[in-house]
Amino acid sequence: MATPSVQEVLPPSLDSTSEPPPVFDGTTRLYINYQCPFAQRTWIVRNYKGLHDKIKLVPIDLQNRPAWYKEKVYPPNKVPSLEHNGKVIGESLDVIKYVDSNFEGPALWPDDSDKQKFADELLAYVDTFIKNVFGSFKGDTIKEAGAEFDYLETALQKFVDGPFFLGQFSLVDAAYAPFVERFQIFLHEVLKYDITSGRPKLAAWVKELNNLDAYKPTKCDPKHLVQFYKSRFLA
Ligand SMILES: N[C@@H](CCC(=O)N[C@@H](CS)C(=O)NCC(=O)O)C(=O)O
Repeated sequence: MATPSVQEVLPPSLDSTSEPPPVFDGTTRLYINYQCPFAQRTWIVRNYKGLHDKIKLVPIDLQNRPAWYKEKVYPPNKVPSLEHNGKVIGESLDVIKYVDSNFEGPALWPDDSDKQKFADELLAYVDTFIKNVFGSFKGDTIKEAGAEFDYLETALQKFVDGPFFLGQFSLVDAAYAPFVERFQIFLHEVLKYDITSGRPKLAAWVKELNNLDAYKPTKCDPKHLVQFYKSRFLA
């Protein structure tokens, strides 16, 4: 079970005019951006595990990025990154695994070996899923993106002890959710295509996700998203 909900006041984004935080002072910091789906994965996991007080959110304005972020925190200059115990780790899938293994709260990786195997398979596929859906925006979108949502529908049929990919909520859901969220918004807005229509498992997954207190505050701004995707993919 997720840790009970916490009403958190979200901090403002830091930009090129902002002073750096006192990096490596022992505070654990999760550097994110409020619109970034990769960062959102880590934010969901931090919330689900109830780590609001243990892991401080540090949102970064990527359009007007503070120079100290690259210089002092994370040389690849991307979000997310996690500052913990004198080091900084990046790559969202690595960060969510790290947070799950190194912090308290509900375990988001299964004990069951069949579930572990399937979790590895789904995490290995997530980049392909994302690439294929983005690729479909330039082609026969409904057919090509539809095949990817069919993949999710089939995957969701495998374990029926709950609505999530492995039954109970896990790192796999956190890895897919930010992207499915964005694709659902964009495809509905641009093509009036409902990704959940005819896909009851996917519909139930989206519904359950939307009920999670850990997920709700992490959702992207749909207006910003549609504008950004239109300029990027349809211009
Ligand atoms: N593979 C990385 C991707 C992270 C990523 O591309 N983040 C974007 C924001 S959504 C970023 O920081 N972009 C800034 C840049 O590339 O300079 C991960 O999974 O963490």
